[in-house]
Amino acid sequence: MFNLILFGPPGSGKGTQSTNLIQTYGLQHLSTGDLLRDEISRETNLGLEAKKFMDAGQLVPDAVVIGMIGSKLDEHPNARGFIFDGFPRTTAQAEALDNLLALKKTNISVLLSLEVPEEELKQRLVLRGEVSGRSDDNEEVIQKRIAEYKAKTEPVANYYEAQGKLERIKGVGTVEEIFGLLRNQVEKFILPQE
Ligand code: B4P
Repeated sequence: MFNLILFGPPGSGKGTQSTNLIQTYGLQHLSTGDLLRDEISRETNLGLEAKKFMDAGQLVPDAVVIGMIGSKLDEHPNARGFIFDGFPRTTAQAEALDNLLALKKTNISVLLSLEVPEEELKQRLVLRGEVSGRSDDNEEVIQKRIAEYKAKTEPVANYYEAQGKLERIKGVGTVEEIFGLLRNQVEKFILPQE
């Protein structure tokens, strides 16, 4: 199995690039942001709870997110591999993911980290906020999300660097240019699906 973590700050293009990668390599997409927004739109208890954290620019508690990922992994026992998009976002989530994958006799192959300067992130998210209707895409919340990323999520890159699995990717340029850089890394492990 090929298991990829697509990593980076809010607005770095994880969701955008995941779409391309899934189509090209036939991987299963697991985006905790999408899963949480789905819970919110269905007004489940989990969604209502998560919305409070997301609208404040904070991370949703680890236990909630880890539980969600565990059940999603079980839904796809025959997947060629997974793209983890926006997960793990804390070291506790990374440890939990390693344990879940070990139970399935597999592990993370590589973490690709999209590197984008802060000013560019803010511009992209403000722009997205104008069309997305996402309540967390406004300037005040964006600033908090970036601060939360620096404090709690950046250490996840060090966690996988210690395992020799971190690759830094320049995340500025056209979507196609960045996809090309990601492909070069992915194809060290797997080829496009026929
Ligand atoms: P996410 O849904 O993961 O979203 P994101 O960080 O905002 O964005 P992403 O990096 O995917 O950017 P995108 O491609 O869309 O998280 C939302 C919230 O959910 C978090 O703040 C947190 O509260 C909660 N959450 C999620 N996972 C969690 C977890 N594991 N633990 C705890 N809490 C969790 O790109 C952004 C914009 O840039 C788009 O408009 C796109 O069109 C544009 N763009 C992309 N590539 C570009 C390029 N090359 N050039 C110019 N613009 C580009």
